[in-house]
Amino acid sequence: MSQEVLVKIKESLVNLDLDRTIDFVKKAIEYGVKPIDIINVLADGMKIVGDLYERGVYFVADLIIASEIFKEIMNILEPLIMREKEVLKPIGRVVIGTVEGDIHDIGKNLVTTMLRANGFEVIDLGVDVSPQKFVDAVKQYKPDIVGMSALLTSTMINMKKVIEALEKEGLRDKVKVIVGGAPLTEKFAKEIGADAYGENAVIAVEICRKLVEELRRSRY
Ligand code: B1M
Repeated sequence: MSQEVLVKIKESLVNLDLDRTIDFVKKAIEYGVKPIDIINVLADGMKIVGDLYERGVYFVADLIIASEIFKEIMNILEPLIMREKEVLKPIGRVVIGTVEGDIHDIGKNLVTTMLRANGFEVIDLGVDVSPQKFVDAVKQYKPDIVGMSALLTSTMINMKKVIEALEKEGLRDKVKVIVGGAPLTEKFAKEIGADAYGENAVIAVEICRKLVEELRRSRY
């Protein structure tokens, strides 16, 4: 039953049907499906929407509708995710943003939610964030981790510019850097000098935990 409802959620999102997606998400919650499993099928659905766009079946307006549906569902799931976790003293502080030239924020928001739900303090700089803005935020908030997201092959290289800007300001050694987003790879992350690549939001949380531990060990 749960598997069936998850398929329906994905289909309704791909068909850009807000009401049906909400109905099936509510059913899934009733059946006891975990929020993260719902998020995973929604993310799969977004990939299909992207493929339909690439094939000329869907247009940018359809991508916008799909992202609005995703955000509506996140409004339902977020309180459940936050309730699942007991947030005590912050584990660490993360400054996060989507890099310059890029306005995709669903993945970044998801990472932010999962980090917050797992006890991190997150300062979200939003989208289209310039290297200077990242640098200023590091100076202001003194985070343990800088997180960057990019969804376009044309903007992922801007992550390197942020790392270079941090180096130039003498801040690179003070923070760990994690990058993520659909077009990225582990290899790319290494090449640009990031400390880690997060394939998805759940993995990103685990990596951030390890990065904070590493940072604390190197400080003492
Ligand atoms: Co755009 N778009 N889009 N889009 N869009 C893609 C990325 C694309 C692959 C679609 C396609 O052609 N198949 C394509 C990029 C092609 C390329 O670069 N080679 C594309 C394009 C071309 C464009 C425009 C140029 C279209 C146009 O205007 N002609 C334009 C660019 C605008 C800009 O940024 N300057 C554009 C615009 C948009 C909308 C605004 C309409 C909308 C975004 C709305 C929003 O975000 N508020 C949109 C959407 C929705 C998509 C697709 C369909 C879905 C993206 C998404 O939200 N996925 C996307 C197709 C695709 O990705 N296959 C596409 C769901 C989300 C949960 O996944 O973001 O990958 P994702 O996040 C994952 C992981 O990557 C990871 O965790 C998340 C899940 O657990 N992760 C991190 C992400 N960030 C992380 C950071 C971390 C760690 C992990 O650490 C810090």
